[in-house]
Amino acid sequence: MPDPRFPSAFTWGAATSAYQIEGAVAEDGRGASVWDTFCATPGNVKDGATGAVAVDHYHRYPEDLDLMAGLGLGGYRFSIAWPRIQPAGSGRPEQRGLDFYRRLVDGLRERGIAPMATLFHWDLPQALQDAGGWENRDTAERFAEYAEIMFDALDIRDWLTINEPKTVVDCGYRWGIHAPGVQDESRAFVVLHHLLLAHGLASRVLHEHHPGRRIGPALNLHPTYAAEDPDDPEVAKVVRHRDGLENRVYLDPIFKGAYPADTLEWIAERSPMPSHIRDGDLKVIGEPVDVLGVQYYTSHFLDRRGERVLKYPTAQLEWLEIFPRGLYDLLVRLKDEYPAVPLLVTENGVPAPDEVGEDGRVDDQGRIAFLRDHLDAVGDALAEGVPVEGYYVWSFLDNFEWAEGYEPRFGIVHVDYATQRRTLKNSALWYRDLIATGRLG
Ligand code: PNW
Repeated sequence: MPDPRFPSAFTWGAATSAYQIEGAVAEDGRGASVWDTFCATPGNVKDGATGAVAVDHYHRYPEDLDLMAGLGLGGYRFSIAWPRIQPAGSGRPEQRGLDFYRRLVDGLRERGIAPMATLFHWDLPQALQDAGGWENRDTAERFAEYAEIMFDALDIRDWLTINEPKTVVDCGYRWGIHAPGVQDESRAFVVLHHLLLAHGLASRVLHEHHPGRRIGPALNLHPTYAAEDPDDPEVAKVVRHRDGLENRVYLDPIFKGAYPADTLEWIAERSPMPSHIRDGDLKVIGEPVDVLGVQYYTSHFLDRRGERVLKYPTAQLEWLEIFPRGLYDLLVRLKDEYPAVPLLVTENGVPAPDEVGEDGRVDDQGRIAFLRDHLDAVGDALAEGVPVEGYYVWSFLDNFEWAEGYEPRFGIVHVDYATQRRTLKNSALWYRDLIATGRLG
């Protein structure tokens, strides 16, 4: 019997992003992105790795589509490389770039896989960065123009605007570990506002021109907890503050049309961001959301000083403390505290240093346990009435893991980077069985 918690229409999917898999960075008129630039500076990315070749998906997509079909995937989430469409960040679209994504979407359709497109997964055209990037309000307007091009070019029902604005703000602008490598809080929060504005403007365009389609943001959310005594008022304050910075500062403007007052006050002490909020901006940002992409990897347990305390085992990447219950808590919270919109878990997964064994198999038991436990949490949330419509494993393929290079492998499909040979890991075989039987196993 299939697991009764999951509806029969539930979408079993997998996700990727353009710069992490495509390669072919100088082909078919593609312009440079901030990630090409960031990778070119020694010290930014482990082992000097870049996405120049990645897993060559730009050329190998037919094989990849066949692998997806073989697993029985119901949905595939990919991202569009803005610099393939507008090499200089604005103006007439590059036909060859549009054609690539048209072929991809056609290939998905032919195989009965529902496409979902992310418009921005961090690869900003370098030309726009040269003009100030997300610190420049114009970039949000340019994004809406680019979005309109894509809405017209591709016949896709479900769209995501910005992938993980928090990661751009924190990794890209507060900590400087992602492109564009800025370490400046005063600038970071200006970027936050413009990313949300871009999300709202693009959503508006879709609603005006394509009623019946759906759009929303893809937010990485981190449940925050007290590591020790949750009744200690000091720790409760710290946890609440962190929740503001990691979750509410993104959710509240989008769903409630207002920045959370406590977080905005904290930001105002560090950044001129509030002076960048113009009349009407929050109305744009508060444009109704049709579907929310929820990306969950980890939760944060904090002590009284706000330091992170690791209470559970971590994965290969230290930041990924494994806590499936956090996903359940998060989904239930979204239902209780925010308007009832359909939810999609658009990323969830775990890295491991997987290798192909002598028997030709990749025995990634840890990943199977991780996915099973997190899907169990989704099942429990469904049983509580949370409207989760689907789940997309991060990631379909091993790929370029940003500043970490190629070592952490997130895929359910192994890629031998020397030969580009694909091998289904045991987790992929497990997922295939789950999709076929509806049982978590
Ligand atoms: C996401 N954190 O990034 C991205 O959307 C993917 O492109 C990436 O490959 C994947 O997760 C794995 O890292 C994250 O610090 C970056 O919790 C940082 C965090 C979470 C997700």
